[in-house]
Amino acid sequence: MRTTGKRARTATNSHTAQRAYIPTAQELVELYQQMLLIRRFEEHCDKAYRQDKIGGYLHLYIGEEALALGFIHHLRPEDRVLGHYRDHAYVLALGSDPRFVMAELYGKVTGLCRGKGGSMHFYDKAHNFLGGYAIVGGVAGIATGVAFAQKYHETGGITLCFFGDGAINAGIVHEVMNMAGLWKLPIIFILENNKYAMGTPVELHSAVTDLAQRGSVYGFPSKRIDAMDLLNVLDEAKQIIDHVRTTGEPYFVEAIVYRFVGHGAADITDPGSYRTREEVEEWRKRDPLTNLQRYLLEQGIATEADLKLWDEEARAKVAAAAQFADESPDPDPSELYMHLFTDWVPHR
Ligand SMILES: Cc1ncc(C[n+]2csc(CCOP(=O)(O)OP(=O)(O)O)c2C)c(N)n1
Ligand SMILES: [Mg+2]
Repeated sequence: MRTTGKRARTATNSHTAQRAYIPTAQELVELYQQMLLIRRFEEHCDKAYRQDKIGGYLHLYIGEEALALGFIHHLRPEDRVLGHYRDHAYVLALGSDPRFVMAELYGKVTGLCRGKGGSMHFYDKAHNFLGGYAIVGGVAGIATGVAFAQKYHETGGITLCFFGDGAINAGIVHEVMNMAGLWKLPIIFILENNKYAMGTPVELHSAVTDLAQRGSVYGFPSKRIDAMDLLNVLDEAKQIIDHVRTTGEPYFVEAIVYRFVGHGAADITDPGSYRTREEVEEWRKRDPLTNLQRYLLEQGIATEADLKLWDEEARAKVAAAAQFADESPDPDPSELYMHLFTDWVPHR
C-alpha cells in the first residue's frame, strides 16, 4: 500500500477540488475496506440464504453502500442510527462485529439479538444502532423519539433515520417530520430513493416525484444528493451533519441510490419484471465500489496488489464470520419469551 508514511495526505483531484470535505488517503483506504467487507458479506448472505442457512427474509444493500458509509463516517459516540429492514450495511459501517451480525442472520444465540431478530431486526446498542424496522415508515416514529430524548437529556447527539422511498407516503413519516420541525429535534431523515418500493416505481406511488420537496414543508432544510459516489456523500453528509449539530434543527435528505439486486433474496417475489436489464447495467456503471477502486488507482493511493490483498482480507473475514455462525448453537427454546420487554440486556 502506497499510503504508508502519507497519512496526512489528502486525496485531491478535479473531483474533489470543489468539495468542503476532502478525506485523507488513509481515510479513503479504510472506507474502501469497509465497503468491500459489506459487499462481500452480503454476497455471502445471498448464497447462505439459498442454502437455507439464513431463514426468514433477507434484503441486500448491494449498490447503496456509499450512502450508509458516507453519513456514518462523520458520527460521534453520542449519535444514534436507526434504519429500515435493509439494515446490514448500517451495523457493519458502525463497527459491529461481522461474526455477531452473521450469527444473527443464521438465527444463532451468539447473534446481535441472540438469534431472535434476523435480517430485518438488527439491534446493537454498543455500536449505537437502535434498530432495523420491518414496518415501512415505522422507523421514523421511533427515530424521532430517540432525537427527542437526545434533546431532552441534552446529550449533544444527533440521530440518523434511514428509510426507503416507499415510506414517504406513510402517515407516520409526516406526523413525526412535523413534530421534528416544531420541536427542532436533531434528526436527519435520510430517504433512500432507489427508484422502487418492491416493484413499484416512484412515479406510480408518489403524486410528487421530486421527493426532496416532501420534506421541505415542515420548516427545516431539505436536499437531494447523489449517493452513488462516496466522495460526494462524505462531503454532503459532513455539511448536513454540521448544520444539524450547530442549529439543532432537523434535515431531510433525498439520497439517490440504486440496488443492483432484487428487492429481497427470496427470488420468487422479485422476477425483476419492473425494470429492464439495460437499466440495471446502466446503473452498474456507477457502482460505488468499483468507482472507488478506480479512484484509488488513479490517485496512486492503492496498487492492483493492494486491491487484491484487501479483497482477500475481506473474504477471509466473511468466511470467519460464516464459520463462527455455523458453529454457534441455536438459542434454547426456553429463551423464547426472554428479552422481549424491559429486561433486555445485550449479550455482550
Ligand atoms: C406498513 C407496511 N406495508 C407493507 C410492507 C411490505 N413491504 C415490505 S418492503 C416494501 C417496499 C418498501 O420499499 P422502500 O421503502 O422503497 O424500500 P426499499 O425496499 O426500496 O429499500 C413493502 C411494501 C411493510 N413491510 N410494511
Ligand atoms: Mg425503494
